[in-house]
Amino acid sequence: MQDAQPIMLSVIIPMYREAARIEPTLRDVLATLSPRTESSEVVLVDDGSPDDTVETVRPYLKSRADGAVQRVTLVRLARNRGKGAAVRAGLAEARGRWRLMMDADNAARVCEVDKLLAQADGGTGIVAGSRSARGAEIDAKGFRRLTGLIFKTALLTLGLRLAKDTQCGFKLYRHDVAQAIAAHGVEDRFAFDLEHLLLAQRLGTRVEEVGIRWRHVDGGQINPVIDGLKMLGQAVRIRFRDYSGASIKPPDDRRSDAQIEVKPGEREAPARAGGAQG
Ligand SMILES: Nc1nc2c(ncn2[C@@H]2O[C@H](COP(=O)(O)OP(=O)(O)OP(=O)(O)O)[C@@H](O)[C@H]2O)c(=O)[nH]1
Ligand SMILES: [Mg+2]
Repeated sequence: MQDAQPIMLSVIIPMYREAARIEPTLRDVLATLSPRTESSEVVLVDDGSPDDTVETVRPYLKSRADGAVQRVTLVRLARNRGKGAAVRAGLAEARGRWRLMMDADNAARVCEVDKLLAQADGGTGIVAGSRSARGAEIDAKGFRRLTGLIFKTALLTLGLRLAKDTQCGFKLYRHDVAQAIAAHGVEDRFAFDLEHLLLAQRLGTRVEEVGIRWRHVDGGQINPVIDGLKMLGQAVRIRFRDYSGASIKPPDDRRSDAQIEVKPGEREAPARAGGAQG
């Protein structure tokens, strides 16, 4: 056991119906982070899962330090709102200087974060893990590559030049950019990555992209055709939305409506009215 320290790295994992996939991922994250020298935390966000996701992760929740991991917290959304809403809730709850969002299926392992941290300097707002940038090692299905290519082309047509791989579920946020995105982001469904990259640019910070090791994991819930079409509509909405009011606020100026503590190590977030459906 160690005394609580300032947290250097937060790892945020959005979960929707992940009872079957989250446990090995969580074990890998904890085994990787515990022996490290810098302090960390894990923030799990359950997006109103109807299955046993919450029961599966409950034994891992901790409000005291275990190795370098200072705490493992669960944020629960009262109803399913979408990955974007879940990531925002996690970014708001996290306390780390750098905040990593990663997928529950462990498609990119948490150890890849070192490649992102190596690019994280003072002017960087988001370091985006990438399946297209130099150094990427990917094991993906051909059809997913094709739908990804179509989506990329559509973004370029819209004038959204944000990153080579906007949709990779492995991104590192600087703390103040994370807080600004939690406060100003509104995109609840799968196109939220575009909004976050756009907001980081509008906030005057740089977006860096770093190739990572990524492998396709079966059992995913995203339908590349149906969700891809929905995401195109969301991308158009993001392109024309006015984000000019977004600003980075001093670290203590956090939103007060965010979470209600239900018991140590577990918090519950109320649903925010008016969220977009995917
Ligand atoms: N909050 C929330 N998270 C979701 C939802 N659907 C999927 N996720 C999470 O989003 C992450 C990625 O989802 P996956 O199901 O792995 O997506 P996939 O079909 O494998 O797609 P890729 O990973 O992009 O190849 C996981 O952490 C999921 O739990 C949802 O409706 N709400
Ligand atoms: Mg996946």
